[in-house]
Amino acid sequence: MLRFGRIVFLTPKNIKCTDLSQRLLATAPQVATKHQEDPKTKKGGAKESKSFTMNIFRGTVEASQVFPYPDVMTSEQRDTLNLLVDPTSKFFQEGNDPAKNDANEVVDEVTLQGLKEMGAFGMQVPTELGGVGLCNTQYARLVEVVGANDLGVGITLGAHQSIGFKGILLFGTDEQKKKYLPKVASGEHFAAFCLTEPSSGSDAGSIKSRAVPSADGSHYILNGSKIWISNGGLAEVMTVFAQTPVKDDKTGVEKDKVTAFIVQRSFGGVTSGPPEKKMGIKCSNTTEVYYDNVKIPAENVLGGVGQGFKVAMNILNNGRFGMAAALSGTMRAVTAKAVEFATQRTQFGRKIDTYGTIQEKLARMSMLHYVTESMAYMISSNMDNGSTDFHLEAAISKVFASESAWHVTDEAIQIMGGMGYMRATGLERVMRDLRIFRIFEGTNDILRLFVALTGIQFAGGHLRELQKAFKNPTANLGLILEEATKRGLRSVGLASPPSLAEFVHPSLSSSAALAAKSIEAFGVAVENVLVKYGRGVVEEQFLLNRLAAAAIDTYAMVVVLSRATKSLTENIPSAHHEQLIASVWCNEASERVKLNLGQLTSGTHLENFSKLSLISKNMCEAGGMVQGNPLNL
Ligand code: MYA
Repeated sequence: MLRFGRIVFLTPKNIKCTDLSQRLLATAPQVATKHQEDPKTKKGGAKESKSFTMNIFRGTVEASQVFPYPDVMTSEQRDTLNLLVDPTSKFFQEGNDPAKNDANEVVDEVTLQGLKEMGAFGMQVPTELGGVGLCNTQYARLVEVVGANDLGVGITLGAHQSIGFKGILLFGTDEQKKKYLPKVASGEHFAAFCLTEPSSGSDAGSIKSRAVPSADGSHYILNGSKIWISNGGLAEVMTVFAQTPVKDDKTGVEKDKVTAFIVQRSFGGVTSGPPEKKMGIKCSNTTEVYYDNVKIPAENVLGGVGQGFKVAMNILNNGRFGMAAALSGTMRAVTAKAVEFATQRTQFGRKIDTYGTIQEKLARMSMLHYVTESMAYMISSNMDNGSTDFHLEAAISKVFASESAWHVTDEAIQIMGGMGYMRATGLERVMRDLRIFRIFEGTNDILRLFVALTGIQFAGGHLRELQKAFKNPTANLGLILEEATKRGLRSVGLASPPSLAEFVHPSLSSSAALAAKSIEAFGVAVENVLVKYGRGVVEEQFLLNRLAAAAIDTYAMVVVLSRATKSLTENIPSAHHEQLIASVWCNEASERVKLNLGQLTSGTHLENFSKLSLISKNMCEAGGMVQGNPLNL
């Protein structure tokens, strides 16, 4: 069950304070950032964040991570990357056969060997520990190449380094890094991320595997099992999550908390099942893994006893942009096939690319790719810049990329018609491979709720601060007056809405105005939802999904505006094409935002949500369709 237990904020009942506070709480949501006393947390109160997405939940623009479009690589890093891109592409095109890997359900040994020699198993491991030492942006570019060529190989590499040993890179002690990273970087040892269990999928905190410390504290004994572990049958090094008893320092009460461990197969007691038979990414190895009285040295705790849930979340947050990068590559490659076909195929006396139906498909494929790619590199660059406030954007990029790549590939097949359906074209394999991307590394459904609830909690924290300020109005007069003025002016239409005009190229100013309007409307909608439902919003998934959709569209608008602005400013050859994309994207996305936010309060829609809920309930009671067929036979 989705607990999201961290959601604590205003309830309609406790929004009392004064009349003024009620009025303020019922209107637009801007708590001044001037009063910030700590980069992350106001004294005793609401958190601050550099995340653009987090801040739109308050209706405010935090531009530092989105404008200008980041460009973080040094010239040396750019040169290194330049040296790597072509050979990697060449390797995949000449030295790897995705159809063979798919048919044999295993990555060809020649491919694996070649990848090891290229350093592809340790792209982000520091050079002094045997890796290539790439930053996130360099890594994203190479991952894009992998995604364009073979997603099954991508998962073998990704499960290894994007999540398998990422915990050691992020949280490992010097000793752990020195001991484990050289061998995983060379590919001598495969790595795997072992979180999911039979009864614990989306609800990651509910794992049952348990590790008990020995009496002398020198080691832990681990028992349990994991399922659907990528590289599970190959890995020597595993990041394993298990419950451990942890004593509360204050109360002395012992409680189970998740701890992360570095486990080696060679410790003994670690076995794995046969490779699973899957729909796609068949060449990547997926198995169950069993732990039977595995003796883990105490020094193999990763990130601190009882800190495992956060270690897991941070590893996942850290790897998600890689999916957007990989799938940008996939979309670029499948679109090239569709364009090649459309420009050569004649029907009804014309090349089919001259028909509006095909043109709309191709243009939309290009827009979805542009947004995904722009998100991937914006996030990788922010991470390289040292940002720690990127988890909402990383989740959005994973959701957006996996759904866009699915749609783009589906449309590529549609454009190619019967030819697209043939195995020889290679698109059916890509389609099968892609299906899992909407499911793993956090299902898109869970990530949408995660984005909505995390943003709402952030906005709620700020509202609560304001509410608190009213308890001691004399001490907090500055904050209250500032807020009252802003909200008062807003309610009579005199305050200025958030503006993006200063950040964008003049030719994109009308698109920027649409994005700014969406941000303002979004903040108001969040506040209204908060005030109406309070803590109960956690249960309002129909609404949360609409808020998430609006947040994703809003972030996407700003990302494309930023990238297109950079291209226009630098006058690169594709700048005007990018301007077209940004303009259509913002027109359409802002309409979707209006639609989604409108549904939060529309009587018809709210009634529909209740009816949909009832339809589903009836079906579950009936064990499927409630109605028989019209023939009654
Ligand atoms: S691996 C398995 C993937 N599994 C998942 O992703 C599990 C999804 N579930 C969750 O993420 C969580 O359980 C959710 C939270 C989100 C549902 N960042 O009470 P809570 C903090 C930071 O809300 P829950 C796979 O698929 C939160 O603030 N912190 O928790 C293989 C709170 O902290 P505090 C977070 O209700 C794929 C605390 O945790 C986050 O239990 C192979 C509790 O929160 C977060 N995200 O549910 C891929 N979430 O107590 C291969 C929560 O301080 C890679 N918290 O307030 C391919 C790469 C591409 C190719 C590469 C080619 C080279």
